[in-house]
Amino acid sequence: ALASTFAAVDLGATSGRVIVGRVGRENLDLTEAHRFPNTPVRLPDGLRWDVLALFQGALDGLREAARSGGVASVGVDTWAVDHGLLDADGALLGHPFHYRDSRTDAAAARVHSLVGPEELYRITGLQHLPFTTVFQLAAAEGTVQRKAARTLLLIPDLLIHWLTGSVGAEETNASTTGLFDARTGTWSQDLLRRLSLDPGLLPQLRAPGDPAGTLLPHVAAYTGLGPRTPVTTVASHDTASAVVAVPATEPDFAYISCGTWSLAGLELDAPVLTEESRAANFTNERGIDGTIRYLRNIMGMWLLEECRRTWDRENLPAHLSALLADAARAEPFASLVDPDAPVFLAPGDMPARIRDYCARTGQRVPGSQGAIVRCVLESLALAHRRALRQAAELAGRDINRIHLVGGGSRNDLLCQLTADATGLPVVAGPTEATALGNILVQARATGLVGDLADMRRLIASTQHLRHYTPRGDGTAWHAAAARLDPAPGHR
Ligand code: LFR
Repeated sequence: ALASTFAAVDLGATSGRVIVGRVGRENLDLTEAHRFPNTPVRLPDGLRWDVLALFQGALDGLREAARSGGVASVGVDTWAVDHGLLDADGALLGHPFHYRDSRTDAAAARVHSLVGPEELYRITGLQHLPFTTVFQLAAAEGTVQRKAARTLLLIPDLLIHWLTGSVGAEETNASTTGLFDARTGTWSQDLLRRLSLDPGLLPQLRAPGDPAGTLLPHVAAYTGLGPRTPVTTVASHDTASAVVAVPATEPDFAYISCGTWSLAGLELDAPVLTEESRAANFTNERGIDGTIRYLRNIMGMWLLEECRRTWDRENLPAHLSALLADAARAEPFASLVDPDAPVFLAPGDMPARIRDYCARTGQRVPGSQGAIVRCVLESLALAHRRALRQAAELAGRDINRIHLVGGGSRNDLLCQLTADATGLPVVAGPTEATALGNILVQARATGLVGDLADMRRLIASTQHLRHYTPRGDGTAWHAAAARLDPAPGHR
């Protein structure tokens, strides 16, 4: 075929979408078939994902997608780390926990008492995040559900299980669990043993491009997709799919996958597992084709989105474009926060937490909404600067340009501030990087596109990109960076 149609199920922290992609040798068009909210639910024992609503949203979206004609295959990606546990009959044990649930706070210490943080890093290469799967499992230890659990499925693998009946663990997402060996690219049997985890809990690994079964008859009937429609394994960690779709055509690029999180870093051939890297909290997640996503999680648009949710609840204006216009006029560098401060992780009143942070650190407390948004965006730009400088240093690499992809690439002010703060040109777009990466990996599995470089060339030649040149000589940013992190040389 000269062109084919693929469906991407792409679930994000606040909404899910089904996107239809039409791929040809020289063209690549996306249409959104369906969008539905992802609303976590707080139960007495913690914050949960409504995974049944998400699955139903995916089914409804696939039904819409089926109307656009023959869908050659389906791929699924979501955020990482979170998972469902199945019992011996294959039934889901409770609703999966949300990674922003605070019950894991004490669990890390228990894991560290069995395998120290230094050694854990040498094996898994993961930055310390309190919610990593291994800590979630430790937090659930002793519960009836944990005892009954026979199979752990990460969220995309759980949805695929319900679509096809097949069981597997996609490797880019498996690499975020803290149970995966960064060097060998397999589950770490050594860790499993030392943490007394049953190796049978973890399904066989699948790589992006591998077949993941065909739709179950009732799924095919409901959606109207053909009964033999295959589900193709994609880079099911949304960040891995987004990095596939970075439109880089030359080496020495950095990327920032900017959505709820900002994931800022480099694509490497091999993990960096040094003690310096651990101290700087860099992660070595697995990308497509054995690449390493060497990056750091930065709190990202979450800060802004959570401010907007708070203002909306308080009946204050919360329209993004108006807030960004106010922020553009607000005084530069009036107040700065470290976006990665743990106090910002949980849902709740974000403007209050930002004001508290500024008060506690002896800065001007931002009064207006515009001042708060300015503070958030400058702080994110500074965090981007810090992460990329450190990544380059720790990996011994140069950076000539930054590709900023994902929903955040629509934010003109953030793109410009990132260019200014880093002193590097920023290429913004595509906004739909994750869905594009999902679709291209499916297209590659059918032989329609070639290797990673080919996929990226196709993105670069078909998607709308914007270019930002750094303004000024960087002096003000250097001073701002020093204000936030007094340790010299670190930003
Ligand atoms: C981004 C993301 C990050 C991961 C976080 C939690 O959507 O997948 O890469 O660290 O969500 O799973």
